Amino acid sequence: MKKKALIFGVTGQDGSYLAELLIKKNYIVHGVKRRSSSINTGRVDHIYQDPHIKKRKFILHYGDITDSLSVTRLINYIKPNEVYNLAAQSHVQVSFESPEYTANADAIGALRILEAIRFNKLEKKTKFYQAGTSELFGLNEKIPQNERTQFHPASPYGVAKLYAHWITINYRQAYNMFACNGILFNHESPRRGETFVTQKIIQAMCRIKLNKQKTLYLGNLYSKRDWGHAKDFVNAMWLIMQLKKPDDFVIATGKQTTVKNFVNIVAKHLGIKLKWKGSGIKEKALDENGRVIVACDKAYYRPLEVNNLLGDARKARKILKWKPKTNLNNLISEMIEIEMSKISF
Ligand code: NAP
Ligand code: G4F
Repeated sequence: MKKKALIFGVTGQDGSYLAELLIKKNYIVHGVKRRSSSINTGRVDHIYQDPHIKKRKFILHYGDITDSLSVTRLINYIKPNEVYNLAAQSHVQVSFESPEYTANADAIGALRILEAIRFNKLEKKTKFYQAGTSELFGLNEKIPQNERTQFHPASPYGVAKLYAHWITINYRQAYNMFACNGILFNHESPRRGETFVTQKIIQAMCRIKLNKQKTLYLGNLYSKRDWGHAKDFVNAMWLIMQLKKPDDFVIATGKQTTVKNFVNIVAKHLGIKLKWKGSGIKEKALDENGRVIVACDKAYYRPLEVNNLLGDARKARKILKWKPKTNLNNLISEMIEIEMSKISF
């Protein structure tokens, strides 16, 4: 019998890569999409359109993790072997503006799925993966951060994900469920949402290169992130779910870069020479002709910033035998190549 997986958040960056991975591994993949006024399946349409993938291997359902009835109904109908909860309001800055919705989706959403598994008496059959985040470490700047590092979330998003992290452990301990947390550091790809900083930088710099945009406006240039490739990270999710015993894992590359350095690497790839001057909100980067290519805008600063994230994934390397395949340079060049091909069209 083929294994059945259910992915909440299948239309997102990670959901789309995970669906591809599981189909390759011969799973029947059920994905949950939410109703929206415009089409939101752009990241998974190619799976449907692939003539080698039979329609019955990839099935989309409407549902929403803020809607207990839809969650419970889907779990009862599909009776999946593995549930991946990737659905979330995943933007940290947006969480300051929609904190209640973020808590409902990102914290209680996880509870709804866990409770639906229990309510349908599937504790023995259905494994659960929760998409945790390095944002849990937040203001704890002791690096590198691993599974034993103290959490100190610094946004409504981080706090909501803290609840999801602990309720996953609680259901594991109280009901003996196979429920795991991946504590994933930032991961990007050509499918990354356009308002996250890596994709925003790449899209803008490509457009600047082609004279379609003048300036890129950013917030904090000095926050440090541990950026990997989403494809590598969804592989870690699957490995976590194949263990004999449920457990929690930090997934990270172990290499750190500032936002400013990310801009510099992208500029170098595109052959744009940048000269930085000024400081604070007045800091900017000019090109050889003295044009302002990068400037700061206070709209992109957060009420509270997470400055320093660097992961220590030794546990995953040892137990899961996981390690990232793509380095930052190759990630950036892949993102630029795809972006350039879209603009040229
Ligand atoms: P993403 O691209 O923003 O995707 C989020 C997915 O959740 C989308 O499919 C979205 O649907 C769906 N969603 C949002 N609200 C929902 C709701 N109420 N009901 C059902 N679905 C809903 O995020 P991602 O980068 O793939 O990340 C996947 C998960 O990992 C998220 O939980 C995120 O918080 C977490 N995470 C991400 C990173 C990272 O660096 N990427 C790191 C650590 C943890 P629409 O397409 O309709 O918007
Ligand atoms: O790309 P970001 O918005 O990602 P952030 O806040 O690190 O969150 C992402 O990674 C988390 C894992 O650590 C996930 F849980 C979460 O779901 C999401 O995927 O911002 C990265 C950094 C921040 O320090 C931000 O302040 O870039 C800084 N930044 C500077 N200028 C900017 C901008 N971020 C955005 N989005 N837009 C800017 O203009």
